[in-house]
Amino acid sequence: MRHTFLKTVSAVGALVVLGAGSAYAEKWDMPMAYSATNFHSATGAEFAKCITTGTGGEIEVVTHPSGSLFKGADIKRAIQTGQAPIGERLLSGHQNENAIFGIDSIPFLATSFDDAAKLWEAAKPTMTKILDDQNMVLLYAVPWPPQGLYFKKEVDSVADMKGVKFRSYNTATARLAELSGMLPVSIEAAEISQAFATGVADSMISSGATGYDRKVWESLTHFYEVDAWLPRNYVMVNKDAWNGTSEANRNVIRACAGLAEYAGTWRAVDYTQFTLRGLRDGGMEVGPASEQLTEDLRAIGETMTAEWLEKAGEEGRAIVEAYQAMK
Ligand code: PCA
Repeated sequence: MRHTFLKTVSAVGALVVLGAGSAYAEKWDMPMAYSATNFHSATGAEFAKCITTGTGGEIEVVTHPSGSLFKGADIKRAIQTGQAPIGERLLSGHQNENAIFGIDSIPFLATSFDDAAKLWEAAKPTMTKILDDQNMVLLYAVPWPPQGLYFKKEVDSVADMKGVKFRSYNTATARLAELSGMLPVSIEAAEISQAFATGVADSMISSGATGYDRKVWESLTHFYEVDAWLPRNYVMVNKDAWNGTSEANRNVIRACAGLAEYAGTWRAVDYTQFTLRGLRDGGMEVGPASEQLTEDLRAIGETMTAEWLEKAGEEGRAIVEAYQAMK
């Protein structure tokens, strides 16, 4: 209902613009899933401005953070079907559709920003092709800071995690919960503060950034710097919208995308320590996992890696090998 209404509004807008004589001015709504203050959303807002300026206003990109236009889980479909021309989504959110999308959520495969960049370089051609087959053009991708574990109590081993309600954000996080005896419940980042406050969940794996953005110290007490993986958000554009704009505009968009990937990655690096300090200032205990917990998680990681390789087949194995050759 709401989307039909928005479509009608944009169609009317387009007619008004055409009537006014600037034949090529277009408004591109850009749905994003995370809060406006999050660094991905800040990067997206700069990217939008870059396109609007660079195309001389022929394309005006308007970002809609916090899942306000489409919820995270609906963004890819919205772009694929042309309900929105451009948008951002967590890449591994689609790993139940194709295991390759989960390449950046394999425990302990790439645990630093440098390694995550190499893994992305190895995966990008395959990812571009998969999205192309789905009527989309991959523009840029920016990592989240390393993923650690949040709890409401001290946890020194996987045994301590048994029966805990765990907020998951993709299939890998749900599987991690299962393998460690926890109870996974899927909740979007935009809704976690409430989920923790009401006891729907008491733990999660995520970055310091998301814990900081959602002020989780109001409900949770411990953050363990596990550095399990660095998942990515990516920005995609509908192929018909892409082909429908001029080559000059496509060049501007590509240049803005390159800048956004670079700047967004720096924001992620910068935000890592800043947000961990923020969690501490909020009263949380922040530190490395115990030896036992680290060892237990490594074992779970091995199981998950084997499961992923099995699902992702030859294509997946080839990416992992290309990545390992770069290290
Ligand atoms: N924050 C997102 C995904 C990874 C991250 O660090 C989330 O928790 O939903």
